[in-house]
Amino acid sequence: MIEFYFHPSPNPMKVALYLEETGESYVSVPIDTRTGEQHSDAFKAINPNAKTPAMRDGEIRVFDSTAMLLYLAEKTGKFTAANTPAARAEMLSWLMFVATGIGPYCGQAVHFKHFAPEPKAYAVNRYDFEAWRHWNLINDQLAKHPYMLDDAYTLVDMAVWGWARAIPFVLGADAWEKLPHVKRLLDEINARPAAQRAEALKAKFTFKAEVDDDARKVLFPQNARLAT
Ligand SMILES: N[C@@H](CCC(=O)N[C@@H](CS)C(=O)NCC(=O)O)C(=O)O
Repeated sequence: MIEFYFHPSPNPMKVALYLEETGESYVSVPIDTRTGEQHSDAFKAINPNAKTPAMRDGEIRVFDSTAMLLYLAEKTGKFTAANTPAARAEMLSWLMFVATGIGPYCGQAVHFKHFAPEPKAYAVNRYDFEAWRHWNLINDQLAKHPYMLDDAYTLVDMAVWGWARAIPFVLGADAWEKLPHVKRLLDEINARPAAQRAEALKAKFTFKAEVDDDARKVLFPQNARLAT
């Protein structure tokens, strides 16, 4: 049985949705990143990067949400591209675009808008600009196709969904006016029973809600260097 280590934040939620869509048997194990559980030796034996999500599948460990999606897609054969070079190239391209563009730029936009101390105008401008630029490319793709890979709902849509849920927090409350095609996909996926089961995982556990000084210490360990 798969052990799925998660926090109800964007990268883990992509994988939660995939597990729910495919009906794989799994147990969810909460990792409360605001209390520092990601830094325990036990968790770092599964993910040395000390971030969620990660999983164990018997003797196999997998970490990083995109690696987990690809691992599960190879295992189940579900919600993946057709096995042709062209279809796989398109899938890998968009999947890596989400992994290396949407995720990091949105993460940094959130950090600088909501958590960093002043002065931060330069960093906010850079990451907000890049987050918008990436989401506009997803919006353009979804303007031309019902799903990221044309007419099939796949793991790429699930990767997009993980971060699309957070768009108002990342880009601002009025962002949906400019990203109608992303909103259309988000609403469609949110209506799926698998997405509702994935969202319900959060309520099974108690996660720390506040980002107080203790949470900042474990989430932003780099700040310790500024104090010395
Ligand atoms: N590239 C990694 C990024 C993982 C990541 O940043 N996870 C966040 C949640 S979305 C986390 O665990 N943050 C806690 C921390 O940075 O300490 C992936 O896609 O899995």
